[in-house]
Amino acid sequence: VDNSELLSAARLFDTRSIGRILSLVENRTDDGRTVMRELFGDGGNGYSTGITGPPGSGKSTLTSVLVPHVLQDAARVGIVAVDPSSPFSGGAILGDRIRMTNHAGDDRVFIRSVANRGSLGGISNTTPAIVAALDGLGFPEVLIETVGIGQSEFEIATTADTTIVVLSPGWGDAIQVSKAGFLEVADIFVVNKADREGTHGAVADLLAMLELGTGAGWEIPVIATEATRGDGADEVWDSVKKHRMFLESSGAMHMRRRKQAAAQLAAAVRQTIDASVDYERDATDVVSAIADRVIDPWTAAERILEAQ
Ligand SMILES: Nc1nc2c(ncn2[C@@H]2O[C@H](COP(=O)(O)OP(=O)(O)OP(=O)(O)O)[C@@H](O)[C@H]2O)c(=O)[nH]1
Ligand SMILES: [Mg+2]
Repeated sequence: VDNSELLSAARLFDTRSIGRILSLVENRTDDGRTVMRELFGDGGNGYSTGITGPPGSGKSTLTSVLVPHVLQDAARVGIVAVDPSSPFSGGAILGDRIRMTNHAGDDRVFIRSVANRGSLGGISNTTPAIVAALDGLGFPEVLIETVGIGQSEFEIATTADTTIVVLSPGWGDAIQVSKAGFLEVADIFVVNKADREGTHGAVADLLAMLELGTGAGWEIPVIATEATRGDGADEVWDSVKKHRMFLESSGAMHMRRRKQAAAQLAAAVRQTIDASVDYERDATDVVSAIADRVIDPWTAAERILEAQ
């Protein structure tokens, strides 16, 4: 099967073809680039929502109960689970959750797991490309789940249009939340596991913290959910839609898309450079020279790039 046949089938939402297209994109083959170029031109109409938060807070469970709400507004939804087998928690894998909510055989729902390569705790470098590919294939909505550790919550915020931070009651502490970087990225806060003690306190703490400022025209909501029962999911999805309306009517959407474009450009530059350097061929002598301190890595890098 050649690429254009594969693309045509994927555009008709053939699940296996979509999977194969995404593998091309993920593996950064030449075919992957060709496909990405094609799809990029078709994209820009989809909307993406990031779901991040500390390990085990209920991100996967919430994502799965959001799906039926998303499907009330959109013909399909793509779900990207970044590193679902996080070594940092024993949380359930997203796919299992979705299966439990009877969306397994539903061809309106496409689930893709992305292994977190390279950056520890970061969302995979390929995640923005996967999201862009799903957008280009015609998915009107994409949900991206990623564990918020290290830098990943910042990366998700430059990939997604709306970012939901899912906490659990123990995480209401304002200092903890802002230290972890969640305050900077949250468009919507969710305090999940509302069946547990401390939920009201956590919600109140977050609201008090948010009173102190941030904002820029958007009042960040704090929503209590019990994802295992689906409670509050309607309100969360409603807030996503309100946030989207806010972004679109205030001009902030344009700014966000520019930030995403800048991040995509930076990633593409890095990948293009990586692909253009044949380390085996070009760099063995240079590596020895660096190890022997004959040349520094920055000068060596400049020379290798100039030689391309
Ligand atoms: N009591 C209670 N437990 C919940 C709720 N939502 C999720 N859980 C449980 O919390 C655990 C973790 O849920 P996940 O949805 O896998 O959490 P996660 O944030 O995706 O986890 P990681 O992706 O591993 O970081 C599971 O045992 C869930 O059943 C809730 O509303 N109440
Ligand atoms: Mg999860």
